[in-house]
Amino acid sequence: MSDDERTFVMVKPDGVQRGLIGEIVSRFEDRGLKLVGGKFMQIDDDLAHEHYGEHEDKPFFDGLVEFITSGPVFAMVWEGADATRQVRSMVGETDPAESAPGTIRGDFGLDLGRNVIHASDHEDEGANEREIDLFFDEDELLDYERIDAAWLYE
Ligand code: D4T
Repeated sequence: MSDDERTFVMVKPDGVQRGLIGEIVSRFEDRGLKLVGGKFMQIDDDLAHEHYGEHEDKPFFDGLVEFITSGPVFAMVWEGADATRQVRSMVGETDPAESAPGTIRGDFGLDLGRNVIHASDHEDEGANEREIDLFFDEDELLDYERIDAAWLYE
């Protein structure tokens, strides 16, 4: 078991405006994941097009770009065993209406176009590396041990 998988996560503009950064960070910390990168920033048009390039032909694309560039986001990299799958299960389904209570979107979202958080897709193999590279330089990702690491892993 590898405990050093890294996954890209971002609180979207709606989550920032609604004061949910702390709540969301707490959930990942409490789970035992380790924060190795964090950046409070505003996404520009170019970055939005790169990040959401796969949706370029979809009818919701223009609205998605407008929304994601509309205010600050909090981009993060979390590390831990099976981190991508663990985080996706905590985030819920793309549509908050289909997300179970207890998940972030199931607890804080109502609408598909305002789903609070982004997390890399665990079914898209290159997604993590691509998104981490897009948002962070290598020297912005920090290497350290959580003091409770020995109690988090067998
Ligand atoms: P993100 O990428 O934001 O974490 O969401 P998901 O990985 O869960 O879902 P996605 O890539 O399929 O969708 C990206 C983004 O587009 C919005 N969206 C999606 C929308 O506004 N209308 C739609 O019909 C769909 C499918 C929500 C998430």
